[in-house]
Amino acid sequence: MPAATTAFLQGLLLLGSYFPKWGNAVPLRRADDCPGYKASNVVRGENSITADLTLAGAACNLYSPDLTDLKFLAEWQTDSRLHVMIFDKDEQVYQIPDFVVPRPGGSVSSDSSLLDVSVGEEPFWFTVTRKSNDEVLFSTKGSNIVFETQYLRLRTSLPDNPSIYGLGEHTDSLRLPTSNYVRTMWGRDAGAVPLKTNLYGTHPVYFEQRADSGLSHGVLMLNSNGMDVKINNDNGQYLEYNTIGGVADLYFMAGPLPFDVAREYSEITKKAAMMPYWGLGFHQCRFGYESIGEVAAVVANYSAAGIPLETMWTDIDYMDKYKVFTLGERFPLNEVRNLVNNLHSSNQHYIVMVDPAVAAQDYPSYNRGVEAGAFVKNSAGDPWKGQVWPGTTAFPDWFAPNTQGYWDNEFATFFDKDTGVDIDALWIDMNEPSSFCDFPCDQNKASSAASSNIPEITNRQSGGDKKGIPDRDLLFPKYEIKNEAGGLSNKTAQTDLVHSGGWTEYDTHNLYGTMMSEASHNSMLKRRPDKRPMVITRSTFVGAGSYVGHWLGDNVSAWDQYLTSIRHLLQFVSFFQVPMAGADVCGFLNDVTEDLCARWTVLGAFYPFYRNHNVAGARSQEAYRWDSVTAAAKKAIDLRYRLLDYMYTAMHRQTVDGTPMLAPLWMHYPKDANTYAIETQFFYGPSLMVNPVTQEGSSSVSFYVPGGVWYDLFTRRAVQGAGATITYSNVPTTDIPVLVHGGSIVPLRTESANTTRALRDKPFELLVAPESDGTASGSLYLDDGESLEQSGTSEIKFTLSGSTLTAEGTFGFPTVLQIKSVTILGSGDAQSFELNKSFDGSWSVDVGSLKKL
Ligand SMILES: *[C@@H]1O[C@H](CO)[C@@H](O)[C@H](O)[C@H]1NC(C)=O
Ligand SMILES: *[C@@H]1O[C@H](CO)[C@@H](O)[C@H](O)[C@H]1NC(C)=O
Ligand SMILES: *[C@@H]1O[C@H](CO)[C@@H](O)[C@H](O)[C@H]1NC(C)=O
Ligand SMILES: *[C@@H]1O[C@H](CO)[C@@H](O)[C@H](O)[C@H]1NC(C)=O
Ligand SMILES: CC(=O)N[C@H]1CO[C@H](CO)[C@@H](O)[C@@H]1O
Repeated sequence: MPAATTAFLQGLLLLGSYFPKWGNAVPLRRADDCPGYKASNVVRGENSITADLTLAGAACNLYSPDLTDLKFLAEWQTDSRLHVMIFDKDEQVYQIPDFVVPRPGGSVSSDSSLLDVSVGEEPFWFTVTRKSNDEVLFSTKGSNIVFETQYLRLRTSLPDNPSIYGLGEHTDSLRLPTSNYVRTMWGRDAGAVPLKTNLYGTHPVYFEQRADSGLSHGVLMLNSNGMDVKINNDNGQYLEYNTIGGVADLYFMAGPLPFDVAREYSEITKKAAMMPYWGLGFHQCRFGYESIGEVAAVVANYSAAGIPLETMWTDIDYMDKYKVFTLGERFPLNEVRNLVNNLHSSNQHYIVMVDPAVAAQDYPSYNRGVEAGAFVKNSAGDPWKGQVWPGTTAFPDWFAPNTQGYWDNEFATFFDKDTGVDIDALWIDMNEPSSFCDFPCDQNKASSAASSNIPEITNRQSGGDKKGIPDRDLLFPKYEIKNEAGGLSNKTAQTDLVHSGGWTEYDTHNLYGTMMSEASHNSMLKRRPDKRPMVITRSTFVGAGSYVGHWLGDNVSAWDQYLTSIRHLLQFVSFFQVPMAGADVCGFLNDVTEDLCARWTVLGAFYPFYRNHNVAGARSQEAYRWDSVTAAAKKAIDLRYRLLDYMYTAMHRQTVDGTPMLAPLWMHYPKDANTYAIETQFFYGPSLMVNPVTQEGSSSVSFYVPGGVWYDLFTRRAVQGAGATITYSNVPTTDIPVLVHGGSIVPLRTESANTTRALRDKPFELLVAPESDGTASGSLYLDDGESLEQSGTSEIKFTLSGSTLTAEGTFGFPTVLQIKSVTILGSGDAQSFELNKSFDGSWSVDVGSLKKL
């Protein structure tokens, strides 16, 4: 929600005079002149290579003292995953705790692996190659590794003009720039999601597509420290990690196809959390609904307009002066409970926001947090204070042993089903963590006066525990990452804070949102142990998708952001394993225009997470506010709901094996270099290609159609793909061109409904879009839509071969529904046939014998 809206507005006012003061401190020497390391005791075993590394010359001390003794480890973990680590011999340097990001492990013989590693001894380097074609995927040869207490540089050379994706969270081009590009990783409350800056989340993983071989691989640098990843070609093409701490903890995923890389990455992140069926419905939210009456009026107005509203949301407005776990006077408990009961009785849902920051005032939730020792403490042992919506606040310390219990209790009490606000799902925000203060935050005058002059030194750690080397400058490291907020501690928790257990904020800042996500997911689960929790967060790290979904932050009601939302979305769904993602439909900041809101409402129907959300003070933008947007919403939701089980199936698949439910074109066409930079079209599920209008004020769109047979989803006519651009004209604001890929079978509900509950009673039909050889296949997953443990599920595969249509699989989900009909697309008119098949077992029919409809 409301990111620093105020900061955004101030930003606009100050635009002329504001230049963030960042830039790398100029060191006395260049990293290229550093001595690097010399390898010794290189042992190549069946499953691993180990070596000792010692500094190969006089210390460089570029930004901090060089470490003299390191270790190298390469281990083949699976046939397609190689783990490479360079770490300090004493294992004092911070490593991400395993309880935050559990490591996948595994060990196989190098013989069975798709990848090989070679090591040079003096100077030390390593190279990862693909065995099948000797392609070099990653090589540090030619650039010495620099490993200091507060600076780590590791560079790989790359082929010219590489196709690299990921390294988020950002709003830059989907295929990343290859020169003069810096991607900074430092979670930040980034109102208006500007280009070329660090945003809320941190995902240091990239996918690389090689044009020559058509093969793909992925590389994760599992490091949570502040970092700049530089991609440049000033002296040959390279990608370079510059971190201000941590170790080089690299995972190489061999692919060889893009979807393989995604699935392999999901073995590291853990599989994404499955969302409830209703979570895929249409959501409405806004910052600035001033009373529960206004919220209820929105619900009523949606109903009156005949636009299916699945879930109503409330932003921080419901709180008493923005204090979490309180209700303000315009949101009295009985009226809130009435609204929620009414929503529930019409099979609709309710969600509110919770921020991590707890007002540092004498009120029960704060007092209980202090008592539990649940807040991040300053060096004097008192809760450290920042500035968030309610004013002075404390921040939960997710490392502290009692914080989960504290959070569980606040949730159990405030969100009690019978006496509290009975929410169905949860929204968490401001968890970078965001604070409105620049360093030093004057809420902490007393305690930070000293530390702003003398760097605070952390000595509470012992050696060998991977909690961080002592005696570092945790506030002003000499290597300055390009944090858009300026210094590391600006607009967030001070980086010299030490969490319970001894981990520093300096090392773990980027984990805060994900640790809150896990804790909040757990608290929701405790309230309702048998149902899938749905939690939508702002800040994320590697693995967050196994707990939460992500809305794409505080965007702007602007045409460019409608387009940006596609590539921003694909990062999360296709690369980072956070499938439940979507941008604020119609845009958050500023006033939206009617046309943009209509187009965005239609595009948003193809986001996994589909929510209209608006800032306080901007023009109202609920879908019913304009006739054209009402029409667009009705038509788009109708289509989305008819396709809901197709998407639910795709989401389920992603949660089982990591296959992304949305994908950029290149992932489907890795051998077609024309697709590498396409970022305004995407695959929705395995079979549908969505191609929105991209120009403001235009009703036509030209888009790329890869070679092969396609069909228009609406006209049901064949479209021959020629690896060229085609143009659709006269696309009204209620419409969006969608092509069905030849070779697909898409299950649909025969009609939509005004809630997903009612939708679940509608029968199915099949849309068959044959390949040129006449074959097609598709799948359908059915379950009860919300139980954590399902008592019976169905996973059905449909195939068409010749004139035989078959359904096979498992049929464990009990239902009286039928598949009423099948429609077969072809070069002429589509033909529909009566089917009337139940979901109680396999079947096979000769389409020629079916009754035509
Ligand atoms: C709901 O609709 C009524 C009637 O059109 C209108 O007066 C009112 O402002 C609307 N309220 C909201 C919150 O949309
Ligand atoms: C959905 O439609 C049914 C039947 O027309 C109606 O009773 C119900 O109130 C509607 N629900 C919503 C949420 O609009
Ligand atoms: C914090 O950011 C402001 C700009 O927003 C900058 O002027 C200031 O120098 C920064 N402070 C630190 C400690 O970097
Ligand atoms: C199939 O279902 C339709 C509608 O429910 C019904 O009219 C028709 O008789 C059924 N056909 C067969 C062969 O059962
Ligand atoms: C990614 C993107 O479109 N960012 C834009 C966000 O909004 C601001 C203000 O309108 C623009 O300056 C950014 O370019």
